[in-house]
Amino acid sequence: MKASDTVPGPRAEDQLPHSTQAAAKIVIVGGFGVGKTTMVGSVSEIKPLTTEETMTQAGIGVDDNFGSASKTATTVAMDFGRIRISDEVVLYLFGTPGQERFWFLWNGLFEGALGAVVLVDTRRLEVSFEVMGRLEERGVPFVVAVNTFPDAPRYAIEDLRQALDLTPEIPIIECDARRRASSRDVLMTLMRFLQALMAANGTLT
Ligand SMILES: Nc1nc2c(ncn2[C@@H]2O[C@H](COP(=O)(O)OP(=O)(O)O)[C@@H](O)[C@H]2O)c(=O)[nH]1
Ligand SMILES: [Mg+2]
Repeated sequence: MKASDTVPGPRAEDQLPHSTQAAAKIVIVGGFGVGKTTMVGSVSEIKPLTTEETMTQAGIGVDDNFGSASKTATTVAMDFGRIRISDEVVLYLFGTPGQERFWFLWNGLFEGALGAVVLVDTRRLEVSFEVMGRLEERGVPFVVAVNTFPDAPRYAIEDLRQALDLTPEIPIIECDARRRASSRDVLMTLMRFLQALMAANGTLT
């Protein structure tokens, strides 16, 4: 075990205020290189824990690196971050590994998740289908965030909805995962969606 593998003790800035009443687990999912690690990193109030492994020779050609040529590290386990969205509510963010060979890690990752953000790259929409299928299977509500890479084609939201085969109520929004405010907007969209679902199901009084 390397020193960098150990989790440091709590720091003052990591302490939650006493007003905190609820914590929710949110997962950030999507294909390889769509910006999951970037999003957790940009929005987290604590230094995000990532398990980044520099891509080894063994991984080259196995991982689909198309469309993210500048990417040199890949998340092998998951990203973990935290954001307080109000005085009372804290979200714990779990970024899933994007590569197929790590999907065995997913079962535990979805356990107890209140909702999910599916990040998509319009150059590779197809990599998101499997992810969304799994969320539907497991009954985890999700919103779709289109990470707008500069050289990726832009589509109208309704065209994306059709291409992704999403029902009208599922929010689809554009974002820049590198920007904290933008990533936060995505999370707020998810929270509003979850609230609307709970209200509709009568579980929120
Ligand atoms: N231009 C641009 N690049 C991004 C954005 N989000 C991520 N990237 C870059 O895309 C690459 C893949 O992002 P990463 O977060 O590691 O993807 P992950 O595999 O989903 O965790 C990295 O080189 C990021 O710097 C974005 O919103 N815009
Ligand atoms: Mg990653």
